[in-house]
Amino acid sequence: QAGVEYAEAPINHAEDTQGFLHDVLEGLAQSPAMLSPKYFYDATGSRLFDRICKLPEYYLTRTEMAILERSAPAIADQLGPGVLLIEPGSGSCAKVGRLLRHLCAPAGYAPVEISGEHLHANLSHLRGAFPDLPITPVCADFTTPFSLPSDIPETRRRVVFFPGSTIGNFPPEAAVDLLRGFRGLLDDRGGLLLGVDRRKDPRILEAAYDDAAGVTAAFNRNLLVRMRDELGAEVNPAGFRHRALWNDECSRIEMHLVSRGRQTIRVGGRTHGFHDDEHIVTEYSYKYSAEGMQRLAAQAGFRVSAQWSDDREWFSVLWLTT
Ligand code: AVI
Repeated sequence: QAGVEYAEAPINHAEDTQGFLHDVLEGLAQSPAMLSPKYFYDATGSRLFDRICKLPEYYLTRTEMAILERSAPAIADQLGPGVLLIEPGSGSCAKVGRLLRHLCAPAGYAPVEISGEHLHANLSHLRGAFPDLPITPVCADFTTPFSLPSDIPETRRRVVFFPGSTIGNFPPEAAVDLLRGFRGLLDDRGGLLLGVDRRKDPRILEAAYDDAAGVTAAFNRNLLVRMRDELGAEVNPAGFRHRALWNDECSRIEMHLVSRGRQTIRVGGRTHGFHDDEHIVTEYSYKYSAEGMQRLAAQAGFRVSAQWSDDREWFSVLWLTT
Protein backbone atom coordinates (compact mmCIF):
# COMPACT_ATOMS: atom_id res chain seq x y z
CA GLN A 1 0.00 0.00 0.00
CA ALA A 2 3.06 2.29 -0.09
CA GLY A 3 2.47 5.61 -1.75
CA VAL A 4 -1.25 5.88 -0.98
CA GLU A 5 -2.23 8.78 1.18
CA TYR A 6 -5.75 8.39 2.41
CA ALA A 7 -7.51 11.68 2.90
CA GLU A 8 -9.29 10.14 5.85
CA ALA A 9 -8.29 7.24 8.05
CA PRO A 10 -9.10 3.94 6.33
CA ILE A 11 -12.51 2.63 7.31
CA ASN A 12 -12.63 1.01 10.74
CA HIS A 13 -13.37 -2.65 10.13
CA ALA A 14 -14.78 -3.43 13.60
CA GLU A 15 -17.35 -0.65 13.23
CA ASP A 16 -17.93 -1.79 9.68
CA THR A 17 -18.83 -5.32 10.78
CA GLN A 18 -21.22 -3.93 13.40
CA GLY A 19 -22.87 -1.76 10.77
CA PHE A 20 -23.15 -4.71 8.37
CA LEU A 21 -24.71 -6.91 11.06
CA HIS A 22 -27.12 -4.17 12.08
CA ASP A 23 -28.26 -3.64 8.48
CA VAL A 24 -28.57 -7.40 7.84
CA LEU A 25 -30.74 -7.93 10.93
CA GLU A 26 -32.92 -4.96 10.10
CA GLY A 27 -33.22 -6.04 6.46
CA LEU A 28 -34.07 -9.67 7.18
CA ALA A 29 -36.84 -8.57 9.57
CA GLN A 30 -38.65 -6.80 6.73
CA SER A 31 -41.22 -8.37 4.49
CA PRO A 32 -40.03 -9.13 1.88
CA ALA A 33 -36.53 -9.42 3.36
CA MET A 34 -34.06 -6.89 2.00
CA LEU A 35 -30.28 -6.61 1.92
CA SER A 36 -28.57 -3.35 0.98
CA PRO A 37 -26.73 -3.37 -2.37
CA LYS A 38 -23.97 -1.29 -0.82
CA TYR A 39 -22.63 -4.54 0.69
CA PHE A 40 -22.00 -6.01 -2.77
CA TYR A 41 -18.71 -4.19 -3.02
CA ASP A 42 -16.08 -5.95 -0.93
CA ALA A 43 -12.91 -6.94 -2.81
CA THR A 44 -14.60 -10.02 -4.35
CA GLY A 45 -17.78 -8.12 -5.21
CA SER A 46 -15.83 -5.27 -6.76
CA ARG A 47 -13.92 -7.75 -8.93
CA LEU A 48 -17.19 -9.43 -9.95
CA PHE A 49 -18.67 -6.05 -10.77
CA ASP A 50 -15.69 -5.26 -13.01
CA ARG A 51 -16.42 -8.54 -14.84
CA ILE A 52 -20.12 -7.64 -15.14
CA CYS A 53 -19.12 -4.41 -16.88
CA LYS A 54 -17.44 -6.44 -19.64
CA LEU A 55 -20.30 -8.92 -20.19
CA PRO A 56 -22.00 -8.92 -23.60
CA GLU A 57 -25.45 -8.50 -21.98
CA TYR A 58 -24.43 -5.62 -19.71
CA TYR A 59 -24.66 -2.78 -22.26
CA LEU A 60 -24.47 0.03 -19.68
CA THR A 61 -20.70 0.46 -19.28
CA ARG A 62 -19.93 0.01 -22.97
CA THR A 63 -22.65 2.43 -24.03
CA GLU A 64 -21.66 5.11 -21.53
CA MET A 65 -17.98 4.74 -22.46
CA ALA A 66 -18.88 5.23 -26.13
CA ILE A 67 -20.86 8.37 -25.26
CA LEU A 68 -17.92 9.73 -23.26
CA GLU A 69 -15.54 8.83 -26.06
CA ARG A 70 -17.63 10.42 -28.76
CA SER A 71 -18.75 13.49 -26.82
CA ALA A 72 -15.75 14.18 -24.58
CA PRO A 73 -14.72 17.34 -26.50
CA ALA A 74 -18.27 18.73 -26.24
CA ILE A 75 -18.50 17.74 -22.58
CA ALA A 76 -15.12 19.35 -21.83
CA ASP A 77 -16.37 22.49 -23.54
CA GLN A 78 -19.39 22.65 -21.24
CA LEU A 79 -17.35 21.99 -18.10
CA GLY A 80 -14.79 24.68 -18.90
CA PRO A 81 -11.15 25.04 -17.77
CA GLY A 82 -9.59 24.39 -14.35
CA VAL A 83 -12.09 21.80 -13.19
CA LEU A 84 -11.66 19.77 -10.00
CA LEU A 85 -13.40 16.44 -10.67
CA ILE A 86 -14.93 14.66 -7.68
CA GLU A 87 -16.05 11.09 -8.38
CA PRO A 88 -18.20 9.40 -5.71
CA GLY A 89 -17.98 5.60 -6.01
CA SER A 90 -15.07 5.80 -8.42
CA GLY A 91 -14.58 1.99 -8.49
CA SER A 92 -12.03 1.10 -11.14
CA CYS A 93 -11.60 4.78 -12.19
CA ALA A 94 -11.97 3.53 -15.76
CA LYS A 95 -14.23 6.25 -17.14
CA VAL A 96 -12.65 9.39 -15.82
CA GLY A 97 -9.58 9.02 -18.08
CA ARG A 98 -11.80 9.46 -21.13
CA LEU A 99 -12.87 12.80 -19.77
CA LEU A 100 -9.56 13.97 -18.27
CA ARG A 101 -7.83 13.63 -21.63
CA HIS A 102 -10.06 16.35 -23.04
CA LEU A 103 -10.35 18.73 -20.08
CA CYS A 104 -8.50 22.03 -20.27
CA ALA A 105 -5.96 22.29 -17.40
CA PRO A 106 -7.90 20.23 -14.80
CA ALA A 107 -7.18 21.34 -11.22
CA GLY A 108 -7.34 17.81 -9.81
CA TYR A 109 -9.20 14.56 -9.33
CA ALA A 110 -10.74 13.34 -6.06
CA PRO A 111 -12.04 9.73 -6.26
CA VAL A 112 -14.33 8.83 -3.35
CA GLU A 113 -14.53 5.09 -2.67
CA ILE A 114 -15.56 2.89 0.24
CA SER A 115 -13.19 0.06 -0.76
CA GLY A 116 -9.70 1.42 -0.02
CA GLU A 117 -8.12 -1.65 -1.52
CA HIS A 118 -9.98 -1.25 -4.79
CA LEU A 119 -9.19 2.47 -4.87
CA HIS A 120 -5.49 1.87 -4.42
CA ALA A 121 -5.33 -0.90 -6.99
CA ASN A 122 -6.78 1.32 -9.67
CA LEU A 123 -5.12 4.66 -9.07
CA SER A 124 -1.59 3.75 -10.15
CA HIS A 125 -2.75 3.38 -13.74
CA LEU A 126 -4.33 6.83 -13.67
CA ARG A 127 -1.24 8.34 -12.07
CA GLY A 128 0.86 6.90 -14.89
CA ALA A 129 -1.46 8.33 -17.55
CA PHE A 130 -1.75 11.77 -15.91
CA PRO A 131 1.52 12.33 -14.03
CA ASP A 132 0.91 16.08 -13.45
CA LEU A 133 -2.64 15.76 -12.19
CA PRO A 134 -3.07 16.22 -8.41
CA ILE A 135 -5.04 13.17 -7.21
CA THR A 136 -6.61 13.20 -3.74
CA PRO A 137 -8.20 9.82 -2.89
CA VAL A 138 -10.99 10.00 -0.33
CA CYS A 139 -11.83 6.74 1.44
CA ALA A 140 -15.47 7.25 2.43
CA ASP A 141 -18.99 5.95 2.02
CA PHE A 142 -20.56 8.47 -0.35
CA THR A 143 -24.08 7.33 0.58
CA THR A 144 -23.70 9.18 3.88
CA PRO A 145 -22.59 12.83 4.13
CA PHE A 146 -18.83 13.19 3.73
CA SER A 147 -16.53 16.19 3.53
CA LEU A 148 -13.58 16.79 1.29
CA PRO A 149 -10.12 17.00 2.86
CA SER A 150 -8.67 20.45 3.51
CA ASP A 151 -5.77 19.93 1.09
CA ILE A 152 -8.07 19.51 -1.90
CA PRO A 153 -6.87 21.74 -4.80
CA GLU A 154 -8.39 25.22 -4.90
CA THR A 155 -10.74 25.90 -7.78
CA ARG A 156 -13.98 27.71 -8.41
CA ARG A 157 -15.16 24.98 -10.71
CA ARG A 158 -15.90 21.79 -8.88
CA VAL A 159 -17.63 19.11 -10.88
CA VAL A 160 -19.13 15.96 -9.41
CA PHE A 161 -18.75 13.11 -11.90
CA PHE A 162 -21.30 10.38 -11.13
CA PRO A 163 -21.32 7.96 -14.07
CA GLY A 164 -22.36 4.34 -14.43
CA SER A 165 -26.05 4.75 -13.59
CA THR A 166 -25.16 4.41 -9.91
CA ILE A 167 -27.97 6.90 -9.28
CA GLY A 168 -30.28 4.11 -10.48
CA ASN A 169 -29.54 2.09 -7.34
CA PHE A 170 -31.28 4.72 -5.19
CA PRO A 171 -35.07 4.85 -4.86
CA PRO A 172 -36.48 8.16 -6.18
CA GLU A 173 -36.52 10.06 -2.87
CA ALA A 174 -33.07 8.87 -1.85
CA ALA A 175 -31.77 9.72 -5.35
CA VAL A 176 -33.00 13.29 -4.93
CA ASP A 177 -31.40 13.52 -1.46
CA LEU A 178 -28.10 12.17 -2.78
CA LEU A 179 -27.98 14.67 -5.64
CA ARG A 180 -28.86 17.49 -3.24
CA GLY A 181 -25.92 16.36 -1.10
CA PHE A 182 -23.64 16.53 -4.15
CA ARG A 183 -24.94 20.06 -4.78
CA GLY A 184 -23.57 20.97 -1.38
CA LEU A 185 -20.05 20.02 -2.55
CA LEU A 186 -20.22 22.37 -5.54
CA ASP A 187 -19.29 25.98 -6.03
CA ASP A 188 -21.04 28.63 -8.11
CA ARG A 189 -19.62 27.63 -11.50
CA GLY A 190 -19.53 23.87 -11.08
CA GLY A 191 -22.05 21.20 -11.87
CA LEU A 192 -22.89 17.53 -11.91
CA LEU A 193 -22.10 15.17 -14.77
CA LEU A 194 -24.53 12.29 -14.33
CA GLY A 195 -24.80 8.94 -16.14
CA VAL A 196 -28.39 7.68 -16.36
CA ASP A 197 -29.70 4.38 -17.73
CA ARG A 198 -32.88 4.74 -19.80
CA ARG A 199 -36.09 2.72 -19.96
CA LYS A 200 -36.04 0.17 -22.77
CA ASP A 201 -37.31 -3.26 -23.84
CA PRO A 202 -37.62 -5.33 -20.62
CA ARG A 203 -35.99 -8.32 -22.34
CA ILE A 204 -32.80 -6.32 -22.82
CA LEU A 205 -32.94 -5.11 -19.23
CA GLU A 206 -33.55 -8.53 -17.71
CA ALA A 207 -30.74 -10.10 -19.75
CA ALA A 208 -28.34 -7.36 -18.60
CA TYR A 209 -29.03 -8.38 -14.99
CA ASP A 210 -29.13 -12.14 -15.54
CA ASP A 211 -26.20 -12.97 -17.80
CA ALA A 212 -25.65 -16.39 -19.37
CA ALA A 213 -22.23 -16.83 -17.72
CA GLY A 214 -23.75 -16.42 -14.24
CA VAL A 215 -21.45 -13.57 -13.13
CA THR A 216 -24.35 -11.43 -11.88
CA ALA A 217 -25.70 -14.46 -10.00
CA ALA A 218 -22.32 -14.85 -8.24
CA PHE A 219 -22.27 -11.09 -7.54
CA ASN A 220 -25.73 -11.34 -5.98
CA ARG A 221 -24.90 -14.43 -3.90
CA ASN A 222 -21.71 -12.76 -2.67
CA LEU A 223 -23.95 -10.96 -0.15
CA LEU A 224 -24.71 -14.31 1.46
CA VAL A 225 -21.06 -15.35 1.25
CA ARG A 226 -20.09 -12.15 3.10
CA MET A 227 -22.75 -12.80 5.75
CA ARG A 228 -21.34 -16.30 6.26
CA ASP A 229 -17.66 -15.29 6.28
CA GLU A 230 -17.81 -11.94 8.06
CA LEU A 231 -20.81 -12.27 10.38
CA GLY A 232 -20.54 -16.00 11.05
CA ALA A 233 -24.04 -16.47 9.62
CA GLU A 234 -25.32 -20.00 9.10
CA VAL A 235 -26.44 -19.71 5.51
CA ASN A 236 -26.02 -21.77 2.38
CA PRO A 237 -25.45 -19.34 -0.53
CA ALA A 238 -26.18 -22.11 -3.06
CA GLY A 239 -29.60 -22.54 -1.44
CA PHE A 240 -30.74 -19.31 -3.11
CA ARG A 241 -31.08 -18.70 -6.83
CA HIS A 242 -30.56 -15.40 -8.59
CA ARG A 243 -33.49 -13.62 -10.25
CA ALA A 244 -33.74 -10.34 -12.19
CA LEU A 245 -37.24 -8.94 -12.77
CA TRP A 246 -38.47 -5.81 -14.56
CA ASN A 247 -41.04 -3.87 -12.50
CA ASP A 248 -42.71 -1.59 -15.04
CA GLU A 249 -44.84 0.40 -12.62
CA CYS A 250 -41.81 1.38 -10.55
CA SER A 251 -39.54 1.58 -13.63
CA ARG A 252 -36.87 -0.61 -12.11
CA ILE A 253 -35.01 -3.90 -12.39
CA GLU A 254 -35.24 -5.84 -9.16
CA MET A 255 -32.60 -8.35 -8.14
CA HIS A 256 -33.74 -11.10 -5.84
CA LEU A 257 -32.27 -14.13 -4.08
CA VAL A 258 -34.96 -16.79 -4.18
CA SER A 259 -35.02 -19.62 -1.67
CA ARG A 260 -34.71 -23.13 -3.13
CA GLY A 261 -37.01 -24.96 -0.72
CA ARG A 262 -37.58 -24.29 2.99
CA GLN A 263 -34.54 -23.15 4.92
CA THR A 264 -33.28 -20.87 7.65
CA ILE A 265 -30.59 -18.24 7.97
CA ARG A 266 -29.11 -17.86 11.45
CA VAL A 267 -27.24 -14.65 12.12
CA GLY A 268 -26.57 -12.44 15.14
CA GLY A 269 -28.50 -14.77 17.46
CA ARG A 270 -31.66 -14.64 15.33
CA THR A 271 -33.21 -17.20 13.03
CA HIS A 272 -35.04 -16.27 9.84
CA GLY A 273 -37.11 -18.93 8.12
CA PHE A 274 -37.75 -18.91 4.36
CA HIS A 275 -40.39 -20.93 2.60
CA ASP A 276 -39.88 -22.35 -0.86
CA ASP A 277 -39.66 -19.55 -3.45
CA GLU A 278 -39.61 -16.78 -0.84
CA HIS A 279 -37.23 -14.04 -1.90
CA ILE A 280 -34.82 -11.47 -0.51
CA VAL A 281 -34.64 -8.17 -2.41
CA THR A 282 -30.99 -7.26 -2.93
CA GLU A 283 -31.04 -4.41 -5.43
CA TYR A 284 -33.23 -1.99 -7.34
CA SER A 285 -31.87 -0.47 -10.50
CA TYR A 286 -34.13 2.37 -11.66
CA LYS A 287 -34.36 3.25 -15.34
CA TYR A 288 -35.37 6.73 -16.44
CA SER A 289 -37.61 8.17 -19.14
CA ALA A 290 -36.79 11.63 -20.57
CA GLU A 291 -39.39 13.17 -18.22
CA GLY A 292 -38.07 11.15 -15.29
CA MET A 293 -34.58 12.59 -15.79
CA GLN A 294 -35.93 16.16 -15.94
CA ARG A 295 -37.96 15.58 -12.80
CA LEU A 296 -35.02 14.11 -10.90
CA ALA A 297 -32.78 17.06 -11.82
CA ALA A 298 -35.42 19.65 -10.93
CA GLN A 299 -36.26 18.04 -7.58
CA ALA A 300 -32.56 18.08 -6.62
CA GLY A 301 -32.28 21.78 -7.54
CA PHE A 302 -30.49 21.38 -10.88
CA ARG A 303 -31.38 22.10 -14.47
CA VAL A 304 -30.35 19.97 -17.42
CA SER A 305 -27.95 22.27 -19.31
CA ALA A 306 -26.85 19.65 -21.84
CA GLN A 307 -27.19 15.95 -22.51
CA TRP A 308 -25.52 13.34 -24.67
CA SER A 309 -26.92 9.92 -25.59
CA ASP A 310 -26.13 6.97 -27.85
CA ASP A 311 -28.11 6.63 -31.08
CA ARG A 312 -30.54 4.09 -29.53
CA GLU A 313 -31.03 6.34 -26.48
CA TRP A 314 -30.25 3.48 -24.12
CA PHE A 315 -28.10 5.65 -21.89
CA SER A 316 -27.65 9.39 -21.29
CA VAL A 317 -24.99 11.58 -19.77
CA LEU A 318 -26.52 14.74 -18.30
CA TRP A 319 -24.79 18.03 -17.53
CA LEU A 320 -26.66 19.49 -14.57
CA THR A 321 -26.02 22.99 -13.32
CA THR A 322 -27.58 25.03 -10.51
C1 AVI B 1 -23.57 -0.15 -9.90
N1 AVI B 1 -24.88 -0.26 -10.54
C2 AVI B 1 -25.12 0.89 -11.41
C3 AVI B 1 -25.11 -1.52 -11.20
C4 AVI B 1 -26.51 -1.51 -11.89
O1 AVI B 1 -26.53 -1.72 -13.08
O2 AVI B 1 -27.50 -1.23 -11.23
C5 AVI B 1 -25.03 -2.68 -10.24
C6 AVI B 1 -25.32 -3.99 -10.89
N2 AVI B 1 -26.15 -4.89 -10.41
C7 AVI B 1 -26.19 -5.92 -11.20
N3 AVI B 1 -25.43 -5.69 -12.24
C8 AVI B 1 -24.86 -4.50 -12.04
